[in-house]
Amino acid sequence: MAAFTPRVFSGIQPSGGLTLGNYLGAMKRFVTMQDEGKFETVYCMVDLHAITVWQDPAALTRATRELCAGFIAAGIDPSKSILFNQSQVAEHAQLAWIFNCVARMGWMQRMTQWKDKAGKNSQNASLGLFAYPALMAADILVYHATHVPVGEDQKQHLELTRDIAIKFNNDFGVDFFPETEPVIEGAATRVMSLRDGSKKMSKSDPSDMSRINLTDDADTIAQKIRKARTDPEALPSEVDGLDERPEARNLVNIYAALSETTPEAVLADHGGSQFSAFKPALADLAVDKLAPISTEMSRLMEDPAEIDRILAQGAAQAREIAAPVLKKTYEIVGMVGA
Ligand code: AQP
Repeated sequence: MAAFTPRVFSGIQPSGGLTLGNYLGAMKRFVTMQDEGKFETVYCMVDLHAITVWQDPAALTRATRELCAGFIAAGIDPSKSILFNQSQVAEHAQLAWIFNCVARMGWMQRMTQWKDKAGKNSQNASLGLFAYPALMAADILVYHATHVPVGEDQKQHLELTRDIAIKFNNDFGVDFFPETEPVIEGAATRVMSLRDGSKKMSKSDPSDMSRINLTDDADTIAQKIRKARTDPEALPSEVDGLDERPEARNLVNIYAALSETTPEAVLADHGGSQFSAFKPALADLAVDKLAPISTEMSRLMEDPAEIDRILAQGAAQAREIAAPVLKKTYEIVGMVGA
C-alpha cells in the first residue's frame, strides 16, 4: 500500500442552518483534528450535494456563507485548514463522473440515506440524489484523504467510498486511492430529534422544534429543551437504565458531548433527577457553549465579501491538491491529453 499524507477531509451541506447535530457530530471534531496538528485538514461546504434536493438559489447562497461563518465561529482557522465551497473546485464533479462509472447501481440502491430521502417516490427523486455517494467518494478521494470525521449516519457512505477506491485500484491495477478511515467518536455521533427519539436531528426536518440551530438565541434554546419530548421517569444512575428510553438517552448524550464528558459521568451527577431539574441544567449548558458561536456567526455575516474572499482563497488551495490527483486519474483511465 502506498504511503499517503495524513489528511482529513469532511463536508457539511448548506441545505439549511447548522444544527446541534452537525456541531456535536462533526464540526467539534473538525476543530480538534485541526488543532492536534497531526493532519492537513480540508473542510468543505458541499453545495453540489445540497442541490440533490431543491434549494432556493438565494437561500443556498446565504446558507453557504452562514455555514462558512459557522465553521470559523466554531474554531476552524482558514490559516490552518483549507475552507471552501465544493462548486468552486471543479475536480470534485469531474472525479465524481469517473466514480459514477466505477460504482454499481446495486451499491447505490442499498444506501439507507437514498431509501430514506427518496422514500416511496423514488421515481421522482433526482438522479443526483441517487449518485450522491459517488460525489462524496470523489470529495474525499480527490484529496487522497486518509481520515474522515463524520456522524454515525455517514458510516455507510464511507464504506462505499472504500469500495469505490478498492474497485478503481483493482480495475486499473494501481495502488492510487487510499482506503479512507472514518472517524466516528464521542457521545454524540447521532444526535436525535427533540420531538422524536427515533429520528435523527436534521436541518431539513419540517419542525423547527425538533432541532437546536446554532443561530438560535438563548430563550429559543431554553424553550426547545424545555419542550423536548421525554418520559415521566427520573434519570437512572447507570447508562443501562437508558435502554428503551431514546429521548432520555439523547438528552444525556447531548449533555455529555457539550460538557466533554461521558454519559456515565453525567448520570453519576444527575441520576435520580427529574427532567424538571435536568432540562434547565442542560439549557444553561447549551446556551453557555453555543451563544459565543452564534454571536460570532452574526458578526462574520455582516461582511459577506470577507467570507467570499476566504472561500475563494480556500478553493485555490484545494485545487492545488485536487488538480494533480484528477490529472493522474485521467492518465490511469487512459484519457488523451490528461
Ligand atoms: N443528528 C446528527 N447527529 C450527529 N451528526 C450529525 N450530522 C448530521 N446530523 C447529525 C453530521 O454532520 C455532518 C454534515 O451533515 P450534512 O449536512 O452533510 O448532511 P446530513 O447528515 O444529511 O445532515 P442533516 O442535518 O440531516 O442535513 P439534511 O437535513 O439536509 O439532510 C455529517 O458528518 C453528519 O454525519
